[in-house]
Amino acid sequence: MRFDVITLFPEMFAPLTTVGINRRAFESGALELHLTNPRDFAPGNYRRVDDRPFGGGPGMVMMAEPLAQAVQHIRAQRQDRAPVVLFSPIGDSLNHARVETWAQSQGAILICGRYEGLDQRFIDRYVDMQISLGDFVLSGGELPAMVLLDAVARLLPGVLGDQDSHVQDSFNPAVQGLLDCPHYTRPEEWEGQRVPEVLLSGHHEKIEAWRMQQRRELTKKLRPDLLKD
Ligand code: 9WO
Repeated sequence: MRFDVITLFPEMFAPLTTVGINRRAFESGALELHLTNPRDFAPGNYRRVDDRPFGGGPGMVMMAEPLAQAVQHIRAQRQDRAPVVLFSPIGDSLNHARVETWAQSQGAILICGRYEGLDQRFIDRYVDMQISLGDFVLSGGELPAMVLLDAVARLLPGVLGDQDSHVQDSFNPAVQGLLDCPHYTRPEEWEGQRVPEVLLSGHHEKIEAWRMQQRRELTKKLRPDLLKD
């Protein structure tokens, strides 16, 4: 699977591929990350990628042409018709089901906006879908792109140490769309709080029943919307 990212700040992506469990996805080749800087396709000595908005107003707008050339450069390298995705607060919200779909896909071309936004004509001509992480505004689309890549990377085979530890993730339908249960590790008592006794019992059926009950109670209390269907 190949993800291309179009960003003015490719250096922001280094930690994603060099630390933690995601690193395995990139080192194994299961996930290929290609970074393209639209500045490389900008004309003139100044390599300008932004300009003032028509109609006036604060800030700058990313020009369509360097972005379009970046997409065409990537399209020439990939044989597929990978979708072009823009991260913006007006997009479809990301959730676990959508991450799983991406994890089984050929990848995508991810556009990270900066400044006040992108020239709308580029969006109309090139962008296939917009993805939102929530109702807030950031300084750029890089962090949302990394969020998607992180969520996808950990689902790829061989990335998590324990082969199927993501089967128990919150929101995974394998646990009926319930929230994950609480976790405990040593010591058995910390600041006067003991680990629930059942977890020390070694009785696997009772432990599983307790965990399932915790998942149901937590979901009912914190996310009752997940139980309605
Ligand atoms: C920002 C914006 C705000 C209101 C309505 C539409 C909007 N589109 C954009 C946009 O495309 N902004 C670009 C990317 C340029 C400025 C920084 N960008 C950005 C993306 N800020 N916040 C996001 C984002 C992306 C996904 N989920 C939450 C926020």
